[in-house]
Amino acid sequence: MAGRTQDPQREKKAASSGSARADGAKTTTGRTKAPARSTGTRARSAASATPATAAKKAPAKRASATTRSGPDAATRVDYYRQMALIREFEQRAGEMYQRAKIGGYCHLNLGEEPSVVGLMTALRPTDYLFTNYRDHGYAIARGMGAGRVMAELFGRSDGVSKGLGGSMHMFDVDKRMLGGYGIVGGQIPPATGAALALTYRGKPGPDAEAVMCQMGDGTTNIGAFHEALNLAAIWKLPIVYVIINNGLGMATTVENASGEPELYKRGASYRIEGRRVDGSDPEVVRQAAVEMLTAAREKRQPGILEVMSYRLRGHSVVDPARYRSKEETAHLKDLDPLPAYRAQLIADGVLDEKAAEKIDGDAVKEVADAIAFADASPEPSADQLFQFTYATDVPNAPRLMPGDPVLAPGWDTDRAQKQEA
Ligand SMILES: Cc1ncc(C[n+]2csc(CCOP(=O)(O)OP(=O)(O)O)c2C)c(N)n1
Ligand SMILES: [Mg+2]
Repeated sequence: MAGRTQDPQREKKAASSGSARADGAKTTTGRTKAPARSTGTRARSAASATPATAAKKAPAKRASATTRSGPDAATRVDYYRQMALIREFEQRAGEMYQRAKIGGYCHLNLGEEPSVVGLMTALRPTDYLFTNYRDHGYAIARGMGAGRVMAELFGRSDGVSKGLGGSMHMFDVDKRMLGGYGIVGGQIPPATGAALALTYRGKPGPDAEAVMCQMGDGTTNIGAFHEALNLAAIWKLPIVYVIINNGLGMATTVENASGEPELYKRGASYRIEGRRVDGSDPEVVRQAAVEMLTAAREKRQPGILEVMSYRLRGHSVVDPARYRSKEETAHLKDLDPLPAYRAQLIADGVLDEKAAEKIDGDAVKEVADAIAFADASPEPSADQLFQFTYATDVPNAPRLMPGDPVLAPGWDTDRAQKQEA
């Protein structure tokens, strides 16, 4: 695993937006002006801007709530509310892990809240979602309930997967969240298959269903990603592959691991359109996701959306991220998108300090309630262990406990006796 060095180029790249045309030709290499979050100057969206127009378009400061186009004040406040809830949930989940309330693996969305909220608010209830293991925020934003998500982390029977899945396996058929996958890239083949199923189920159009398949940057180097892209292209599948580019696959940088580190271009060989957006702004992410989902549902045009994000902590809760330099860690704190969005809403006059504090306080309370709910939920009983392995009953499916002999003792002598008889 390669160690991480500070890469100022990455900062520029991370902030840039671009698009790759469906025929693979490069149309945009990015903005000429990177959104400088530390000063509150942030990009609305430059996903389809050309370098020549981007400079003109780059806003010095967001327009005020009354003059700007885009979501209304209440919607923006709700984006902040959701981000604050996910932030509080993840911080407390990390704490609960330290207190051994949570076992196994646990990967947090800290720093990726705007990406999560932007994506989830673009998705309709009728769309399908597949994610990797960094899935708590998605489950919450999809409406699965902080209490049920926390109960899943605690391994309790009121959890979204009845406590049998844990952190990496959020699942809810009604909310059309079909996992939560712990195997890197494991979500890509079933998501692509779900998109294929949709083409049998209905016609393209404004009301058609679509699939969103979320993954990390490191995942784009596995074979299944490329096989899926090819199938999505030739079968014209209604799917958007979302790459959360947080710069790292565990400790390995994108630059060290990818021949083409601008991951939105990965679809060029399959004539799949790719776009890169700034993941620090939920509004930018949502806008791009809506456009790509619209193309997927109306034109059966698959797409790749690369969302440039920051992972503020280690890969998982047990990773102290020592591969980061002190300078980089301090810099990441400066780039924390949550206080930046909060400050932006206050500057735009859609939120005041008191209202923001109330939202933060409500998040604290909601997560405290979620922890209490999880704590009170019973442990799943051992007889449930094999009950939910398959969606429908499978005759002769093995129901052995770990350590049980695969064949009952005496099976060989029984057989010998039968043969003799
Ligand atoms: C097939 C497979 N190989 C390796 C692993 C171990 N592993 C877990 S996460 C990870 C890195 C993935 O990075 P990325 O896709 O960028 O997602 P992120 O963790 O940054 O969200 C690896 C190698 C795994 N779970 N599955
Ligand atoms: Mg990553």
